[in-house]
Amino acid sequence: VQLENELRKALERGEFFLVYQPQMDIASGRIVGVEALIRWRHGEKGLVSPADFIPLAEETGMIVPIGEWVLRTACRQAKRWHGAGLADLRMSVNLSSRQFMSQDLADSIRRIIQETGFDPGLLDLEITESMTLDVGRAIATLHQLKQLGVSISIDDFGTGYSSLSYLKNFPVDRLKIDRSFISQMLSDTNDRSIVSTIIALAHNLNLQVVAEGVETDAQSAFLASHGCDEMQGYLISKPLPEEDIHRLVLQRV
Ligand code: G
Ligand code: G
Ligand code: MN
Ligand code: NA
Repeated sequence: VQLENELRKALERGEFFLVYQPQMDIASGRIVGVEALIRWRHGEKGLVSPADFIPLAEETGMIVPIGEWVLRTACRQAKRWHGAGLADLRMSVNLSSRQFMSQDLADSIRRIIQETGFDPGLLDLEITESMTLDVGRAIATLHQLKQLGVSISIDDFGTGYSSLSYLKNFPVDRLKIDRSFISQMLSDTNDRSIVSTIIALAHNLNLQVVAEGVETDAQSAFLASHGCDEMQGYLISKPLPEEDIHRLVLQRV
């Protein structure tokens, strides 16, 4: 109860904020999207990592209002960027499992799209494989979301447990290769095979593929030579505050 109160107060006091990590189209070198990542500036503890509070928010159910705040803030920001010349910038938002299971999710996203006037075609929702264990439920939810016009990415792809056969039944648009495969890819032949196979799999299923955690030019070159569509990682940029995104995107156009 104490944690729940702390999270609720943090939301009321405006202690949460978003940073945005750019995603680059590998062929053109353009920044085509950003991933919104939440941060908590705690009154006494300073900056608290989402890895420390998202699981608690998930347990207490506070992830639902916090997740709504993230979606609304991200859509508002993206709409502002669109008005300021970054016309096609895609906004990716992480969903937590409890949010994904909540009955109200599609309605809540529909309201946020209406309120903010953001183009749903540029809103991307990131889910993980572990959220899709209840296959029937997941497919129904994904269809509801797709009807809103948003796109769906599978985050941390390759680390979950879902059977590959589910992929063909899920209305998803994009796979994000988990950064644990990217980090050792050039020294570990297994990782290299996994990465090139995920890229080929995605393309055979008509999905886009994004590599996460790209840190070196050599990794980027390997991904380019295998036709990976997009990459995200410290090589391009760490997650940035909103005011730095505008400049970075215009530099890279
Ligand atoms: O940004 P960072 O790498 O510290 O994020 C740590 C973890 O927290 C990542 O797994 C990321 O997906 C998750 N995370 C960051 N922001 C959000 C958010 O807004 N909602 C949810 N559900 N998870 C988030
Ligand atoms: O689970 P998710 O992919 O949403 O997590 C994003 C997290 O990955 C963020 O906390 C972000 O800070 C971190 N991250 C982003 N790029 C890199 C990178 O190039 N290397 C490493 N080690 N972490 C990264
Ligand atoms: Mn993510
Ligand atoms: Na990830």
